[in-house]
Amino acid sequence: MKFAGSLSEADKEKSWYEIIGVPFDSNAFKKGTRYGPKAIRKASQLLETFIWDYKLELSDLLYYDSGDMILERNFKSSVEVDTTRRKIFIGGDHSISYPLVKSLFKCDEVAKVIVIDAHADLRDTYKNNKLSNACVMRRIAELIGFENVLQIGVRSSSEAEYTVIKDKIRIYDAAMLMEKGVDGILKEIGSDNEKTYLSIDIDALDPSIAPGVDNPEPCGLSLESVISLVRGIIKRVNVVASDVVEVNPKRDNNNCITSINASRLIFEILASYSDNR
Ligand SMILES: [Mn+2]
Repeated sequence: MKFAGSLSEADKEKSWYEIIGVPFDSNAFKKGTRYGPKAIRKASQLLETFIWDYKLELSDLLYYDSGDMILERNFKSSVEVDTTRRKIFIGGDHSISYPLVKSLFKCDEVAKVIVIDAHADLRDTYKNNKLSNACVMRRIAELIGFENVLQIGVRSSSEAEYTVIKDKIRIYDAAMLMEKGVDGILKEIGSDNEKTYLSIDIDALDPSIAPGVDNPEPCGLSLESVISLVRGIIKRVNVVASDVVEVNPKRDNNNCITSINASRLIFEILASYSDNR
């Protein structure tokens, strides 16, 4: 099953954007995010592809769901990401962002990363695994420079991670988001032409609207806030690729609300890409 509104295989050369599933959970302590791409594609069929806010029919945007990319357990061989089309990757646990960013960074296709996440993910190692999803932003920051990482929505870290955050990482935590509002934060982020990778961990949302995650953190963001953030960031910043990660269908409720909300965010990324082409 392809993501809702995808071009058919016969028409794929016409596409401007590409959706790629990454069914991978080897670096997550709990398992199940490998089923994320399938569940999100299925949930996307439940939503109307006419995006009311834009008065836009999504399938007019010319994007192609090219299926799944299989990653090796320890990312030993480098991942090839072609740069012909702007990408949206569907995870998978959050660790997938590292090889994807690395591949794009190596060919100068990414210089900065913005991450929307409940967690700092800045541990040096977790359960003896340096590639753990709990370490993903640490690995990315070491690769591209701590000053090139921006975190939004964080409300959970260890004490050691906090030391890294407060000294090295630019952050708008969940409380700052409440205080300044999305518009206030977007104004501070400003415009940026540098090539940026936008990573969205679905657990940034409040667990009441995204229960299907391994590590739920209360007092999270509303879907409306994350949609406004995505819209505002893609308007101001040169987002060349993005991902939506950490949906675990095994932990979701019966009406698949986490996958539905992840689909809605992917719709928003597509509409925002198109609005700022
Ligand atoms: Mn997280």
